[in-house]
Amino acid sequence: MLKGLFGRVKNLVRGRATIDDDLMEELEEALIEADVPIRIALSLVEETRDRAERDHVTEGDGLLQIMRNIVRRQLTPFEAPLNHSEQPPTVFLMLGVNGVGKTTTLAKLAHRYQSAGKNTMMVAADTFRAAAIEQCEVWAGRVKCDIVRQEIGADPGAVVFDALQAAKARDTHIALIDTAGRLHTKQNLMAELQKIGRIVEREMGRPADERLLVIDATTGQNALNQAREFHGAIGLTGLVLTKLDGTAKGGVALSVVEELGVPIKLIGVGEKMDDLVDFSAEEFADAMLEG
Ligand SMILES: Nc1nc2c(ncn2[C@@H]2O[C@H](COP(=O)(O)OP(=O)(O)OP(=O)(O)O)[C@@H](O)[C@H]2O)c(=O)[nH]1
Ligand SMILES: [Mg+2]
Repeated sequence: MLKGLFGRVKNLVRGRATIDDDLMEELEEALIEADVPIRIALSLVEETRDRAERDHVTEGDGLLQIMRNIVRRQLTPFEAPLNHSEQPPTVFLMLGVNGVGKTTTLAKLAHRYQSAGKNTMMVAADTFRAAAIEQCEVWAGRVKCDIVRQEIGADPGAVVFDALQAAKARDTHIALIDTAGRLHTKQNLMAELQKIGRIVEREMGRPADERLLVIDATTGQNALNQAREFHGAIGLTGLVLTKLDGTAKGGVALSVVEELGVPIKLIGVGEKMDDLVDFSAEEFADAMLEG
């Protein structure tokens, strides 16, 4: 599903009969172009070269294999399943700046859980835009899950409070809370998200089980700044990388996990309900470095 990712890296190396300085330099550039941060690209290439020498690997395909194993080893610690609470409802908060794919990912998750026979509730707590509430309505209709919403401009905290009350009364298994990606200011947004977090904690007696930051894989190193801010304000439990279809990038995954130490839980590979997969270090490394 992730085929095409890092296309240039693969094309560059595959079939090359000799490994020389030029190739290593080109490889480094290709990694940087795929949004792997310079420092990580450098160390990746260096480690690959050392290994290749040690193992007497002299052609491109072998080199790819080595690099693939290194990337896989680096990402494996950041592979983790989604949290579920033994005391329902399990509560997920979808977080992220505007346009990254929060609502779409939420809908995909609703589809996944609803199809698995779990009572799923979408909580339209992005009350900033009327379209955001409608978008939730449309998805809830398609997925055939429950939805709690109020009017545009309603207090998101009140929406969440009502939703969790309802969820407890209705035997909801999973409550998925959509949040705004933009308010009048960033400080406002963070304060609002923190407030939502406190309401979940008060109602459930524990923080939201998943506080997922959704990151658009095509936005490059900007994603790192976003991740720092949200992590500082909320304390993230996981990352979702979206739009990995149709991009030759994705290297930002390496920098965000390294910096935050937060696992990648899900990967978005399209706009449809089924286009969501659990993150796998092996598959990611394969997509990055295999044909
Ligand atoms: N190709 C592709 N498009 C995606 C993916 N996830 C989301 N999108 C698209 O990205 C656009 C924005 O998605 P939304 O889910 O509305 O993003 P959001 O974060 O909720 O945006 P705001 O509510 O405005 O903050 C939509 O056109 C989605 O169809 C993905 O994995 N791949
Ligand atoms: Mg949205």
